[in-house]
Amino acid sequence: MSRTAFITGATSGFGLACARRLASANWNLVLVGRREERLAALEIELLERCKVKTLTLDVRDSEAINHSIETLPEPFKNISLLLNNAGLALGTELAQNCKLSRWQQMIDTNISGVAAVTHALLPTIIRYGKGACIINLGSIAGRWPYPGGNVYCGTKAFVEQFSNALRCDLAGTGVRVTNIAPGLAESEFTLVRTGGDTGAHEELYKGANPIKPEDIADVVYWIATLPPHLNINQLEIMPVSQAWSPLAIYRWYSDIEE
Ligand code: NDP
Ligand code: 8X3
Repeated sequence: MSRTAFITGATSGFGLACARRLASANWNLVLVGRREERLAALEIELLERCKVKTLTLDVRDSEAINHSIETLPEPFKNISLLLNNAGLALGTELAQNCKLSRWQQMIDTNISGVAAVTHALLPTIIRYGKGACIINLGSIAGRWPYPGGNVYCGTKAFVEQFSNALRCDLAGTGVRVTNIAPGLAESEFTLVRTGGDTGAHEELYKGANPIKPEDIADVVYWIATLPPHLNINQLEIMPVSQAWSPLAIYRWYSDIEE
């Protein structure tokens, strides 16, 4: 019998690649995003391979999420994979120069959105039980801070620890929980972060051979189809071109008497 996945942020990047990957294995799909035209085009693209239900939704709208999930048509009620992928970073400014409204949007999307979708789908996922998965898209930004990361880093630290804590609560239900923490990956992420700066996008990925959305899709598919007694708790993935730098030490005060 075909399995069913619920994917947030299916209109672009990782979510889109995951939808295609799962459709190629004949999974049925519930696909969420705000851009209706993209969802409609994706539905037409995938329909030959699987059943598709699109939900034009903003994950910040918990009432709409609850209503859409409660009223899912029969073929899509038996969800065994929740992929909490929708998310964004806005800006690279230092904290002291950031707009509060952008921080709020990241918190509402990356934290409250993940919490709301998870809360709405937990009864369904628990009913499926053994073999079901919740896979959350964290980031290396949740583990390794960098200048300009501020609230984005904080939201992804939430995703990691929320995933760990869910594991504790879901022990005994058969439901698995994974936090995937990717590093540099080429998608629309940087265009969104920079407000559409194609130059910044090209500069960041140029010559770096970054992670591709299809790489993440293969990883998601692998996790979701592992034997049901196995749980990948955390998976941190970087392109080989990316590595840590030494910690910064600013010595501006070194000539000042203590
Ligand atoms: P993209 O910008 O390509 O895709 C983001 C997706 O999230 C889009 O489908 C977008 O759909 C959706 N989305 C954003 N806000 C909302 C919202 N309020 N409601 C519903 N959907 C929303 O980025 P990626 O694919 O790269 O990012 C996917 C996830 O992976 C994010 O959580 C990101 O933080 C994380 N990540 C990305 C990395 C990278 O370097 N690219 C590395 C590590 C983690 P729409 O606009 O149609 O609503
Ligand atoms: C995206 C990766 O390093 O740009 O989550 O924050 S990073």
